[in-house]
Amino acid sequence: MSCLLLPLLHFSSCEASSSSSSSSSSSKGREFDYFVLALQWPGTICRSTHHCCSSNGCCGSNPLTYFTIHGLWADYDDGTWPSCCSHSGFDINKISSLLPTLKKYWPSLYCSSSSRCFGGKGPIWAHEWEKHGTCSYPVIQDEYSYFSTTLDLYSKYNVTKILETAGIEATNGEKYLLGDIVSAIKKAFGASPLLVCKHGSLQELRLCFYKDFTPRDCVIGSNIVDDSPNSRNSCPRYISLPTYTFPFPVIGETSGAIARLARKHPELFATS
Ligand code: U2P
Repeated sequence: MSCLLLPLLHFSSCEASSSSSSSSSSSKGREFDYFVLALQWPGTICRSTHHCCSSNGCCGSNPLTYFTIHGLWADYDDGTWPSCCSHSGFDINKISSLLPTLKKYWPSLYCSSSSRCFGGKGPIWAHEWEKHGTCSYPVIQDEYSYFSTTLDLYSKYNVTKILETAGIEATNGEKYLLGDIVSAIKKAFGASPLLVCKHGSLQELRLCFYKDFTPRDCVIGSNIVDDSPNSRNSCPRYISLPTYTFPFPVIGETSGAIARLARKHPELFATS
């Protein structure tokens, strides 16, 4: 069903975007082709955190040592994706029973709040539902289903465990062959993931699904290996899965007293 046919269901429009931010008018209004479950590696993101706030998952009392959820995206086969497909605004009350699980496995890893489709800012869940969830129609038809489906997929395909079983664990010293990570996922998941790196560290691992939620390859061919230091998103041949510590190291602080205080009273270190 096309997004243009959905006004009766409060679905008013779809915009198509791509990684190069260009808009594809040809795909405007088309139903999506497949799902992407985007997972993020907190070690890579939280290592760059310079200040904390209560909404930032990087600042919890224990460092995150597992992949967390970024979002479930409805994508087109041509590399673009629809966004903001309806005016069905995020309502936290609809997912109140899921909140403890969402806070643990789908936290924001930043302090800044996320943009909403039709103005204003909100939690990461508002952004993901309004931008991507509303475009998952007709497979996913409401906010609760969007979040529960995503959590189900996340727990069914435990990427952290898959990699650990293959001997690929978070460490600050070691680097792993990109091909070994892809092979481990392929073996357990049954299809090729897409990896996104930042300065040689794994930032995101994306799993792809047909509309019936069976695994499918994310990209035709393979992940593009890019060893150049300026590479923005692609991964080099050898990549790291870094860890991070919280409280973040304070320059000039060696006694550990601040670290102990922050561990005991994290609220004292929240900046917003
Ligand atoms: O990659 C940068 C941002 O583009 C959006 N994206 C990317 C790939 C894709 O297949 N689908 C997609 O939506 C994501 O936007 P966000 O959800 O973060 O706003 C991704 O972060």
